[in-house]
Amino acid sequence: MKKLLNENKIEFFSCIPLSKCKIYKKYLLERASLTEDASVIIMLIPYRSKIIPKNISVYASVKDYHKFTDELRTRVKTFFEKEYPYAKVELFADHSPIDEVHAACISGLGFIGDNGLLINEKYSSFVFLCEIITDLKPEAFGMEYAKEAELKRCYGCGACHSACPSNCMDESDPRPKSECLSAITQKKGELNEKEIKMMLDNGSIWGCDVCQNVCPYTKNAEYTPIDFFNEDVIDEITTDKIDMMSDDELFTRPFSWRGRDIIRRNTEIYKNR
Ligand code: B12
Ligand code: SF4
Ligand code: SF4
Repeated sequence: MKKLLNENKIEFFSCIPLSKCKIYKKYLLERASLTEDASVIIMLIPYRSKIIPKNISVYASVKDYHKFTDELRTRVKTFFEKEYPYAKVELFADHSPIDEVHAACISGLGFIGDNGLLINEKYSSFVFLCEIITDLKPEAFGMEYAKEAELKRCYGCGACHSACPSNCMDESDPRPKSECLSAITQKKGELNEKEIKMMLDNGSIWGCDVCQNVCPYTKNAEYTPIDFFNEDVIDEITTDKIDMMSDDELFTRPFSWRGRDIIRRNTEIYKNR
């Protein structure tokens, strides 16, 4: 197992019992015929390339990580079919039965920042999270359960609190995550004046990296070694670029999940600023 993960340039991973995780989409476990005594191998996928995007977040500038995890799922399943044909296994990413940030933290892969993100010592918070869940115990695939780590927090410098454009981390009156700029850029329907201003002032028309960019842990963080995230990086999205993309091309980008109209709505706002 370790060899398979290393071959895919995944250097930070750890195994914990599913029973220690915060499960909030049980139906996903049921669908994969997995029960709560399963094991979780949680993995960090660094994704920040050296190309600094001009008007989108880093996660939106690289190819869609769901495509990366789809490929990884196929490799993991092939590996299990060969090595452990009777085992149940599934790989989840984002659309997951568990709170991934919490799971990565208690696995000892990093700590939780005030910005709510998992911060890793080498890559800061610019890591996606995904996990293999299997009914095998770790000894079967040459691993062991991580010693349960305490829920570690960042040192709370407050930089993300002051910089957040939507006051999501306001101590006295935190705004709901539906008001996070990242959520606003991805929501359907028309955006109001305040939302449009927030988008333009912060220079991101898809996603938001403000609380990650100001974080001191990001200053010396390393870039991704994974080829998938270094190929075909988009540094700026415009209406022209969106219009020139075929449906197949658009489908490879993280901003495609809402459909062409929503990203086009945002590029039009940027064009008419
Ligand atoms: C819904 C969602 C969003 C929503 C709402 C975010 C939210 N925090 O509620 C929106 C669209 C706003 C969003 C934005 C982003 N997201 Co998001 N999101 C998710 C998703 C699918 C579910 C989160 C959730 O609802 N958790 C459950 C509820 C109950 O969580 P919660 O109580 O708010 O707890 C959160 C934190 O408090 C923290 N947490 C958990 N336990 C504890 C304990 C303590 C003591 C503390 C302090 C915190 C803490 O982890 C939780 C996750 O955010 C997760 C994937 C997943 N399956 O976990 C990705 C995920 C959290 N998102 C991710 C990313 C990359 C982002 C963005 C950076 C994308 C961008 N550039 O725009 C922003 C960052 C915004 C931010 N600062 O949180 C990554 C984070 C990777 C990392 N290093 O941590 C995840 C894990 C996806 C993935 N598979 O990689 N996201
Ligand atoms: S992603 Fe942007 S809006 Fe959302 S919490 Fe971070 S800084 Fe605030
Ligand atoms: S900016 Fe400061 S308070 Fe915010 S997550 Fe980073 S270390 Fe923690």
